[in-house]
Amino acid sequence: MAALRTGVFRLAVSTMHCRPGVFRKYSAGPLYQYILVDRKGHNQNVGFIQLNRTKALNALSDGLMAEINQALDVFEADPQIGAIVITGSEKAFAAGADIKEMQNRTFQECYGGSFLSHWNRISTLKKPVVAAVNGFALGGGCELAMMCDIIYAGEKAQFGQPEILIGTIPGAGGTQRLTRAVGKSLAMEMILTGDRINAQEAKEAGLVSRVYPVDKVVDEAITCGEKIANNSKIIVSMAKEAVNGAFELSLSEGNRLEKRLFHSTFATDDRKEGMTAFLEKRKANFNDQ
Ligand code: CO8
Repeated sequence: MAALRTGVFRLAVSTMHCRPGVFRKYSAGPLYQYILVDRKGHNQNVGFIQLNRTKALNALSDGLMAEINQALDVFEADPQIGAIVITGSEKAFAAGADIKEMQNRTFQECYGGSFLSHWNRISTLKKPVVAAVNGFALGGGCELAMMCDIIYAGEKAQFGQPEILIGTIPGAGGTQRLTRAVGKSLAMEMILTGDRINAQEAKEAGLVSRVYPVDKVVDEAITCGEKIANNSKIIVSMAKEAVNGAFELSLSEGNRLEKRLFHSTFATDDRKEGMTAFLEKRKANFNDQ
């Protein structure tokens, strides 16, 4: 089991080297230069993405974000995959948008080209995503983690929105998602000073749900992904949609959405199977229909 879950080594030996710096996970699979992609879990039903620009602390370049989107699209379309884990290295989940890439951009280029508009694919997925965060999750890195559905942190993780220190502000949801997660006072403090919070503070503030030792956080995220993936995929998507409604809608609208989705579960085989299995005292055998 440990071997199945030890991402880096297994990826390193199973990845085909195509040309310098370019890796192909499967012989017919897509090419990835900046990320490592795998399937994890006993049933291989957890998609796994590891940011792999370690020397630049996984700074989020356009190329890296395009590859994340590509891998997410593949997992979203794969009926076997029920959840996705995204992680970085022990030193950095991601230290933010690539400052070298941004340095000389003009307003006209940013506005005219809708700079960063394609960077939120992760927040539009139907399948749940668990972020396993070690090290720095700063700027766009913190925003990327917050686009995920669940955040697990390693004990040495640090979260921050330091854009103010380089003369800009968060641009991928940081002012909105951080404020919803930790409340106005702490979000303001972090965004206006650029100060970071550690894993324990992030847990206390509700930004992350669990903190684990550095070398355990990825395995724990995969275990969480497996638990989710072993449930009915269609029902999981409905539950995710309902929870996300809490961030978009008024209480009465959110409750209405929840009720509609709850009613909709009665149109599925899996709702019937789940309740029948309970009454027959056996494990449910979901078929995602
Ligand atoms: N962009 C580009 N390169 C980076 C970045 C970055 N964000 N962060 C680190 N690097 C590079 C460094 O330039 C350095 O490269 P080199 O070796 O070639 O000089 C290498 O990574 C190692 O970095 P350090 O030597 O600085 O490592 P330290 O351990 O001393 O410091 C820190 C680590 C504290 C993380 C430090 O690197 C740092 O402060 N980084 C910048 C953090 C930051 O300001 N992030 C916010 C960027 S702006 C942003 O994210 C806007 C969000 C827009 C939306 C994004 C959508 C997802």
